[in-house]
Amino acid sequence: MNGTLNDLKVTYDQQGYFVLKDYFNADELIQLKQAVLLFHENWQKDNLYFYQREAFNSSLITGTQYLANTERLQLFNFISSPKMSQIIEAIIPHKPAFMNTQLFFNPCTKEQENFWHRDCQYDHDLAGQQQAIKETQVVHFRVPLFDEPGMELVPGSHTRWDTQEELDVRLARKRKFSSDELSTGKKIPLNVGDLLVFSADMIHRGLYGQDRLAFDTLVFDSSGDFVDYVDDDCLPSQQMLKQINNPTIFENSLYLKSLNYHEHTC
Ligand SMILES: O=C(O)CCC(=O)C(=O)O
Repeated sequence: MNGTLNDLKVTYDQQGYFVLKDYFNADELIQLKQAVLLFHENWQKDNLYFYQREAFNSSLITGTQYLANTERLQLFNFISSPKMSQIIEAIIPHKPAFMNTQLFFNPCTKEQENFWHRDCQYDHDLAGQQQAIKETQVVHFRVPLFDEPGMELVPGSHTRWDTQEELDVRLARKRKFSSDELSTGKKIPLNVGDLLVFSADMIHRGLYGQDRLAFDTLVFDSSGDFVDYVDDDCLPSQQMLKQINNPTIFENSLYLKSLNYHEHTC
């Protein structure tokens, strides 16, 4: 890794993203890849119509619906491996908490277009989005399992509002489409072994093509109001926690959930 962990935090805070090229070796990805491929196969069978019509991602990969505990444990141990943990803790120093996992793949239909967005736009109106980018943000840790075109990001947009061009394209208004080119976009091709870290609230889009299958772990600072997005079924059981090398990010989510539970019941 070039530079210190502190440099990475500075880059992330300024740009909203960074890539670590060749960060993982093949051995470190074997179990992750096996578990993800099995999930993807089971998920596709169960969601055939949705997959064939429009899907480009799935989520809840660590849940119990499509994987047995053996594979779930492999995923938990990858997510909390020393290499992942040191980056997660560098970027989110205050009690990082596990939110969810997602898989990004190519849509079945070649004509299906990608689209610029901020993740917060699905929960907030424009005023709410302007507020959201001033507050603590969810961070994606993306691990591509095959070489892929990667992502296109607007550097610095995690803390600033859209230009007129960006807003018109992102909202697909004034004769623009959300898949139009943006003059401020930066393409980030990814290869197996890379780790891409980016803010969920920056302006971004996936780039479809090659054999894209990327595993994203979403993590948030415990001070952020995101615990309602954590699905109980995607967290390790007490028994599994004992078999995870460094369970802190899962324990942080379980702790937040327990506070939430008491708030709602007391
Ligand atoms: O890779 C993609 O298709 C889009 C990724 C994305 O929008 C996200 O991770 O929030």
